[in-house]
Amino acid sequence: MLGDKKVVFSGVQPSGNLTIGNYLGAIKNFGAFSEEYKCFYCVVDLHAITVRQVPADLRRRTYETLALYIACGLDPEKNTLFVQSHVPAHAELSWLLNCYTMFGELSRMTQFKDKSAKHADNINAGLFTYPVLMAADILLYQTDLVPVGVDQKQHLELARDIAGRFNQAYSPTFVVPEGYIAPTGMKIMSLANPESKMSKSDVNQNAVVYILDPKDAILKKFKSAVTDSDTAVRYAPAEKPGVSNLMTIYRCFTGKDYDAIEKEFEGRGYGDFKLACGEACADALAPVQSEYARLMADKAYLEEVMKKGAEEANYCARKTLSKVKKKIGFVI
Ligand code: ATP
Ligand code: LTN
Repeated sequence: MLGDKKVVFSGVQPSGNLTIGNYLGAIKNFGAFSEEYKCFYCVVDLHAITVRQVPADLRRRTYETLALYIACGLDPEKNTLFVQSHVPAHAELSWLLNCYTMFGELSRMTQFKDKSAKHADNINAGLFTYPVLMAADILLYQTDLVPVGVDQKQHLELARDIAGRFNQAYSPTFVVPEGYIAPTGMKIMSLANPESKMSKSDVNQNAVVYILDPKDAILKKFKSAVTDSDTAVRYAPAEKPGVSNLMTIYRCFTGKDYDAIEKEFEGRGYGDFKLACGEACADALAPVQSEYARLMADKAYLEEVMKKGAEEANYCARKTLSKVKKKIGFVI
């Protein structure tokens, strides 16, 4: 709780161009909490360097991610929008929590296993302790609710375990956070390989629809999406993963349910359906794109937002951090 409000925290890495997976699974849902909760939305640049980043790209993407937060409807007056590295308490608490996290726990994280397979030449310690930094992000703000895509569920469970363990060892210090997995977005899969997550770091550009893709690129990507040799638009994730994924995307952008979608495309081929998906996606993203362009032309404004956000975040984070240090027994 902060004042009389419960707290929401979430983060997105500035590690690539944001996808409709990031949008539907995460950012689009963030705005709904702004009235009822005290919300912190962070650009997690410390997390991004667990894989190698080109410095100029990282810097640009940090602005871009912040601009997208705002363009997707997060009003900086109603939400605290900030950059993780502007609040030193994140790195500091992360070290402390490392000492309350077990090697075995981190070894079980599926994201670590996936990413170390993908970046076999750079399996650094940061990649391994990534979830501890994420726990620090969340716990610093006494967060009640964490909206994330389903892929982050395991990390969230770990954050809860770490909080519980620390509270048990000393006395109640951290709120044990709950996850909020968006009922609509869930997990958006790659258009080229519907068995794997749509991910902004995918090398296959056709597999991923970016929030900032122009309409013709969006239509083209949906047109080339992998489906199956059947012709029916029917929701059956195990049997028809490609079509089901497209149906989820279509559902998210139009608000229609699976039954209605099946009826709408009964007797029509995949071609029509894919075109409708592309149109719905492009139409929904158009206002986000124009607002984004306006914001990116005003760096000074974005810097003002970052600065104000960092001040607010620093204030809350320091409070928790000093509480933690006292409990551990540091001289402060
Ligand atoms: P990377 O490819 O660099 O690992 P990512 O695309 O997974 O990145 P993150 O910045 O790690 O993106 O995630 C930001 C948020 O978007 C998280 O809440 C995550 O759960 C959500 N998210 C990412 N990809 C998807 C997806 N395909 N479907 C639903 N939600 C997603
Ligand atoms: N690991 C998250 C990004 C993230 C995050 C957080 C999400 C970092 N810190 C705190 C929620 C709360 C991801 O989406 N890959």
